[in-house]
Amino acid sequence: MHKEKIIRVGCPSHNCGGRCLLRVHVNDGVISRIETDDRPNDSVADPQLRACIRGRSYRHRQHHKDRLKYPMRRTGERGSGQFERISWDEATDMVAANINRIKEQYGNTSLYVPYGTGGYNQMGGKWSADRLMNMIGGALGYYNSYSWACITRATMTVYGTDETGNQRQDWLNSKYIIMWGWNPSEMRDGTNSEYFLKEARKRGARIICIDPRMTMSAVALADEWIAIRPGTDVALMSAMAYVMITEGLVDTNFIGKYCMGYEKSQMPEAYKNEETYKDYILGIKDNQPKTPEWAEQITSIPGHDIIRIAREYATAESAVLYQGYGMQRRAYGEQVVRAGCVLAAITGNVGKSGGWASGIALQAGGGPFWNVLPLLDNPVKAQIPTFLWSEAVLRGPELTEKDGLVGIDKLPHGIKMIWAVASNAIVNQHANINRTIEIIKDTSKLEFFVVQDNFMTVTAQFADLILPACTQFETWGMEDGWKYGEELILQPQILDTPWETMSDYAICAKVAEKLGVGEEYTKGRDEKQWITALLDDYRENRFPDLPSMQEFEEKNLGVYSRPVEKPKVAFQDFREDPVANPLPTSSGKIEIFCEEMFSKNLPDEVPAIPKYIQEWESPFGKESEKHPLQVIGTHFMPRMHSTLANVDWTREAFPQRVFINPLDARERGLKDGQKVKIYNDRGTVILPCRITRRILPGVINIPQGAWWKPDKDGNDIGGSVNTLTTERWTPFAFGNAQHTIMAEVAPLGTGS
Ligand SMILES: Nc1nc2c(c(=O)[nH]1)N[C@H]1C(S)=C(S)[C@@H](COP(=O)(O)OP(=O)(O)OC[C@H]3O[C@@H](n4cnc5c(=O)[nH]c(N)nc54)[C@H](O)[C@@H]3O)O[C@H]1N2
Ligand SMILES: Nc1nc2c(c(=O)[nH]1)N[C@H]1C(S)=C(S)[C@@H](COP(=O)(O)OP(=O)(O)OC[C@H]3O[C@@H](n4cnc5c(=O)[nH]c(N)nc54)[C@H](O)[C@@H]3O)O[C@H]1N2
Ligand SMILES: [Mo]
Repeated sequence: MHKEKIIRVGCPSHNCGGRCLLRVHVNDGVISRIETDDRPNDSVADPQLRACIRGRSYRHRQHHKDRLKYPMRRTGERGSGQFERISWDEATDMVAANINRIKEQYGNTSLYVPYGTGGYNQMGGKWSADRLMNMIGGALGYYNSYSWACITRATMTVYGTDETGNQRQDWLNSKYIIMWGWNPSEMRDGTNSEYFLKEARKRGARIICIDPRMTMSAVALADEWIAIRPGTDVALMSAMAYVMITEGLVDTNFIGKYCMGYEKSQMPEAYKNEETYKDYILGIKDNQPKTPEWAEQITSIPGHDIIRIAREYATAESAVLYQGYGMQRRAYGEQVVRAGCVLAAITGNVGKSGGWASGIALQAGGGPFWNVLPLLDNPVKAQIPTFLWSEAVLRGPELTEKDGLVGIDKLPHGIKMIWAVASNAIVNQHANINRTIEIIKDTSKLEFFVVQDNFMTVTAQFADLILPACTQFETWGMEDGWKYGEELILQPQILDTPWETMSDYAICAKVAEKLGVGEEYTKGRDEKQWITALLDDYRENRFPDLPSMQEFEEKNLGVYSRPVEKPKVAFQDFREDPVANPLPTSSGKIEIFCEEMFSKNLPDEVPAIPKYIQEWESPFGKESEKHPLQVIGTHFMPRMHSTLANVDWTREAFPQRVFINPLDARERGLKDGQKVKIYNDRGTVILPCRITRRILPGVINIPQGAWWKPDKDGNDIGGSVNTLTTERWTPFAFGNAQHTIMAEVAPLGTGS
């Protein structure tokens, strides 16, 4: 007779915007059912961590028939899909031998463990490979991310820190909340962000949502949807500033005391004659006042609405302008972030309860925990921007500081070995898939390519060697919140490790052994012993009341959380006394004018004050004659990027489609559900269309993360938006601009 076990375990969230608690029913080594947090508390201070459809459908990923089972070596050409089964001994020999050879021949800067967010459980994922690399002389590093390249960098230019957010409970003190390109109903942005918004609204906050799409958040959380043309937010922000300035609604006291660069009297001596923010808004130098009429033409938002929301935001007793990340994953993504921060500053919403400084807004006071297996220092100091790895393969030695290379003047060689752990960002999630494939297929450039995953992903199909990792239910881990939250969630192993799969940690430990650093790598610990040690460390150094491993296990706790009774407010001390508590910027103030940007001497692309700049692919440019539709690729509710894209339940409920407005559909003679081609000069995607008024005319959405699948003509019938995206990066942060592209749609069988 078997006995069902019900275990509380952290959702294997794969860098989802949430971190939730599951109650998993296990019967004879099989998950029969997944429920969620059942703790009897739902206070605002310490709410439950309730899982969404992704977590609840997880058993269909866990017990999927296509799981990788054995190590495999490529037998045909790279990308041919031909592999043979080999032993772990052969596989780890291959990795170790190639690391040694490449180190010897090209140096450690030719080894690379790329961005990859599949494993976020403190033990697994890419960090387990980073730890190993750092023990054997290091590997080429990277900085920033696919997620937040522009928002982090740009926020730092304004505030000198990325901790610009209050704890979220403080939203309940707000009177007006702008969800700017922000969709927490689908992407969460910290479990419970939606919950706090609902509570704020119950207490009378007015919530508006500015997005090209009428998102689930707009429907479920907001009082009003403002449809904006993608890539034009700075025009709207500038016109809002125009209204505030001309109607006397800016907080002049706050600006005078805390800001630099707003007007002439506040400019640093060396830049006295440069354009100030106010000059730009009023059109003093460029003869174009940034009026609502001007912005209406650009954004497609009626001028009277612009005036109204400017007044509402500026006159609210306290207001939140929360920025999502889609609008900074665009051409000139730096500008929109800075412009949002400036609005928060000139309305005096910084450093006060119910307000919000905008920008990346990591929570005040630090946390979540963000600790992982000790990574050690990377002896290699050279780093590239995350998004430019394909350039480092293609033409590494040509890269300079102009391409964002830091820590070295010049790379001796390009990247020669990639070890992609928990990453589909080599093909599916990177931009311009057809180009990327040409780059990675060239074995004279990329000499050795290992992929470590749970499935034969699009990236894995191009590997020389595939290493089968077990899932997070099959090993030990620990999670904290995503950006926000006060929780530490345990991920006990609840299932046996099947076939020949191993945890990321165990795989790296095996390679470490072959490289002669086995003992140093593991310190004699297995996964559970590391997690136990991490718990002990947290308890000793930070949270004295954190339960021990034994207590977690005996009581099936699953989670430890700290109630937030008095939410912290970012910059409160700065607001109280800016002289005693200056910001970590060079002026000690909020920098509306950015000296670093000024010094780049690229005023059209990197202006020193935030400006609207027409995007490089835009409905206003010549490119729109051939490809008139703006394409965005949003983060989709049923999956995490490409992870979970193979789950049958959610695929059925949320099929991959291209979303298009009825006006655009009619012009092209499309019927709902019909297959269409979406194409530009980089590639063609074929998908059924979904005709909906919930997207602005002129804009289409192909949710990112579907698996690229070429037909015999090379058209992508899987529907990865990255078939259409560009490898061009943003000028200051070197970020990915994957939301900025143009394409055309035609019924299948027509078009070019
Ligand atoms: N379900 C789910 N949740 C996720 C993820 C996932 O893949 N699936 N991924 C997680 C990760 S790693 C990240 S980084 C975050 C990403 O979170 P975000 O980057 O915020 O998500 P996106 O869907 O790219 O963009 C958010 C919204 O911006 C809108 N948008 C696009 N362009 C513009 C614009 O120019 N202006 C304005 N105003 N709005 C625009 C889109 O329509 C979308 O509704 O989500 C996390 N959460
Ligand atoms: N066009 C467009 N492209 C985008 C974006 C966009 O907005 N638009 N967003 C970008 C963003 S914000 C991000 S964060 C990236 C995400 O890109 P990636 O970090 O590549 O994320 P995934 O596509 O989810 O791939 C993660 C892989 O890890 C595997 N995996 C899951 N768990 C484990 C594990 O425990 N061990 C191992 N070894 N493997 C595991 C999964 O099967 C999956 O193949 O995509 C970026 N790409
Ligand atoms: Mo991300």
